[in-house]
Amino acid sequence: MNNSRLRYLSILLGVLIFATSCSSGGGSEPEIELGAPIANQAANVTSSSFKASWSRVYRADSYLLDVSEDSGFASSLTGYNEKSLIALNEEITNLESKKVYYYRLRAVNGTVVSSYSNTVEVTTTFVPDPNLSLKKAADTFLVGVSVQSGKLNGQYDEIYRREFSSITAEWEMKMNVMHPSAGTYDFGPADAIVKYGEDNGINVHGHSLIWHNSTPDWVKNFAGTDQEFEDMIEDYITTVVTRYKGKVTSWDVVNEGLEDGSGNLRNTIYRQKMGDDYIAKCYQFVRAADADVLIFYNDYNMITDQTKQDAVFTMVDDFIARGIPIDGVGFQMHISHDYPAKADIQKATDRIVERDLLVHFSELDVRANPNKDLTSLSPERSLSQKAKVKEVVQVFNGIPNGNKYALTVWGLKDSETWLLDFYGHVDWPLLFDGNYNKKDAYYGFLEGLQ
Ligand code: 9MR
Repeated sequence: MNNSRLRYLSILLGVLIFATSCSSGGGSEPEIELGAPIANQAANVTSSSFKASWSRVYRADSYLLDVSEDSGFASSLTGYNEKSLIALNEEITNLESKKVYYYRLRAVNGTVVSSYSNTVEVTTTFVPDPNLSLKKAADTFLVGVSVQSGKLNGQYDEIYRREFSSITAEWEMKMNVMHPSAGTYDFGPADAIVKYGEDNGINVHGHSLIWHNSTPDWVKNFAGTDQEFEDMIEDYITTVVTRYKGKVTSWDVVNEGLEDGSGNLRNTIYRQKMGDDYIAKCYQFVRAADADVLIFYNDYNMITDQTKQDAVFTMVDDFIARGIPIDGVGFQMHISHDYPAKADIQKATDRIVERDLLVHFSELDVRANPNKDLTSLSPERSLSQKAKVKEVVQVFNGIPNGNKYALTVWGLKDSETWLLDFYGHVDWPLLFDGNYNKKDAYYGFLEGLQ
């Protein structure tokens, strides 16, 4: 193709384009179709600010942002009534804590304005009063922590007294420690824990009289008859419960008595020697020794393992029908930042309340690193953990007051959680970090009470 033919063709093309544009606008400015922006969920939400952001709209040269306390946008925040912006985000500041705000946008090109985006709702976080503590904030139930007799001093002591209204021995009130061999008792550590509670006006929850994992060898290898075994267990329960009568408010009498998955009675030495009704027998021994102490059935995985949950409530109903003493159910609550769902925690909890029993969330820890993908606690994961703690506390706090017993955290500091040994990798499941600092999860607990 030679040059003149090329020039001819390009002129023809120009004429065609001109003709097309004139025919659509009839000689006036072309109409612009502007789509509505899509408003994103707010980011970086603090007690006084958040970041609003939205999608770019084709051909928009600016955006109009409205921020309001009212979902109908009857009025807007000062400066945020159709605030014109070129950027695709805006930091909204000077807000009040724990308050709901709404925002929406329109796109603009010259005089053309799009329809509204979706409306985004955002709640600023709340700022706790620096004098608040877990136990002050939770004024309708006990806030517990598991403790060790050698760590009732220094900063442990300070935090226990400031934050908690209940304690549970993490291992020193179990049979292998209190009754290490036939005929011998060692009440040293248990006494120290109970005395600490008494001295400081802190409730003591007893944990746990019978547990297959803390059964001393001499009991596992018991040589006598079945009746002698049962007498020995009755004697042990009576001795311990009587010793702490009036000092220990409640006991996990049999811990983890049912199997995962099947919900069958765990085939422990106690079952083998005392029969299928051994749990009821133990409860009766406790009641005979102390008419007032609260008797709890305590187990794990009761939110997520439906079969086990059903089996526990079948057992509880049977006890109630037969007049076997039972005052409450403990969900251990060894959970993760993203599991189980709040609705499932609620449903399982409702089953305790429906039977008018006391509820104990007895061993709360919230794994932040269940999939081992972190080497340090990231800000995002920390907030996810905080959100789960908040949900747990919201469910607990929503229980009728008469059915609330305690919400107990299983350990004080991340660096001392049993989970480190158990799973063999790093995690941060508690409310305080290794240096006794309050974590986001701590504030999640407080927020759950708002
Ligand atoms: O956290 C406890 C750990 O320090 C002890 O070594 C262990 C054995 O006594 O018990 C752990 O606590 C368990 C609790 O008593 C019952 N539910 C499961 C807990 C974690 O294993």
